[in-house]
Amino acid sequence: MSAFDIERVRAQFPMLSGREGARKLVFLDSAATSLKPRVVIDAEADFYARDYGTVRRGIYGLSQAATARYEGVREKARSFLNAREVNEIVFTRGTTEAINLVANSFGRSVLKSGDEVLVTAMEHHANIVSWQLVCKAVGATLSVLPIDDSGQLVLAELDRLLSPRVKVVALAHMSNVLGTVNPVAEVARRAHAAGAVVLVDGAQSAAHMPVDVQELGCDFFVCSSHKMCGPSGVGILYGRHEVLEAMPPWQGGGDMIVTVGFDETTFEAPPYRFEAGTPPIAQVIGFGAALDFLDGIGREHLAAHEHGLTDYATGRLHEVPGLRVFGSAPGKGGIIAFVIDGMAPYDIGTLLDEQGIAVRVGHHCAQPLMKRLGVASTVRASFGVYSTRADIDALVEGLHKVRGILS
Ligand code: C6P
Repeated sequence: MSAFDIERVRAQFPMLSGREGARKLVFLDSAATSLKPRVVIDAEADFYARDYGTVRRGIYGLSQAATARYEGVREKARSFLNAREVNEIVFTRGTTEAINLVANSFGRSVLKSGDEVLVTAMEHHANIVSWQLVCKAVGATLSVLPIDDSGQLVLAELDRLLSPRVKVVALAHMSNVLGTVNPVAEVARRAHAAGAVVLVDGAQSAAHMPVDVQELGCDFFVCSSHKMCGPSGVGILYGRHEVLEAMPPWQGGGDMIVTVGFDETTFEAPPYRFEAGTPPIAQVIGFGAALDFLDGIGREHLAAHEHGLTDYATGRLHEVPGLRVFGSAPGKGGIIAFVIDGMAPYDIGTLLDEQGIAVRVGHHCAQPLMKRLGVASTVRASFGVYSTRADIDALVEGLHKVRGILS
């Protein structure tokens, strides 16, 4: 696929060609999860139908072929994130599990009483609660880098907050509410100078812009396949070799050990040390097809497409009387959270759904951010590779209808 041919892209998503008896779908919830292209669905189904075998456990051909394909996806993931080494890629169940892995393995072995983990005011609960649990257990505390009214990090506060007590800085690459793309490389540079390691939550960025973990300079980068046109139940933890190497296992079980005795167990090197138990084999294979699909389009094309949609949507949404958007950072990604004066977000979402328009409403698993914004919940429209201006037009038209009903 050369430049961005939206109709050719859309034709590859069965959910967009209309389900039997169902109204045409206007899907504006890609920040929650993405739709799946046919190549991903087929890769997973074909694997189950023709090539199914377990990985790293079987002497027979099917298992060895499955292992080769599974490890092939690890190499695709390395290339997708431009990690230096393939053993820096750990498969997890998703972003949430990846953060919990780092918090429980790295966090519990490094954090001591009086230490701090610095997060930001725009984090998803996954990047707050995982750290909070570990902080509580070891007597460390969570500190918070604030945001300004446009939804950008207040970097002027960063150096003051980066005291020698801060051992970890954990921040979103892109906010799932504000759409803000954070200056991760700059934060990482300053955090490293202060002696902290940096975890980047890439749940919202990985499928929407080129990501180069070496350029970002982070120690950890995490993302979820299901938001990247891939299957649910799998994700990536990228960890810098030297850091992963020094981390103890988190979960124990099959395939992460070298020898087991009742007195003592020795562990595999990363990434296997962190992949206890039979992994989500078919999902990893489907994920490989999703990474090929995104790279086939080109993430720079994709980012340009979604920025164009964001600008268009921002302009059009302001035509709706009483509508207020949260987050106006320059270069924000394809996520627009908003409220309409006097109307409950849940009512808006329900009435849009009746028109075949899928948006998310609620706190978006970012309650501290909602508090900072002064609302309990918002409506959120978010875009993906298959989104169009027609989807946005349908949303705006739908909102006018909702206003007619509710006001
Ligand atoms: N955000 C949303 O609608 P999981 O559920 O593990 O795949 O991803 C968690 C997660 C972590 N960080 C960020 C920035 C996220 O946006 C998400 C998931 C979805 O916004 C579901 S709450």
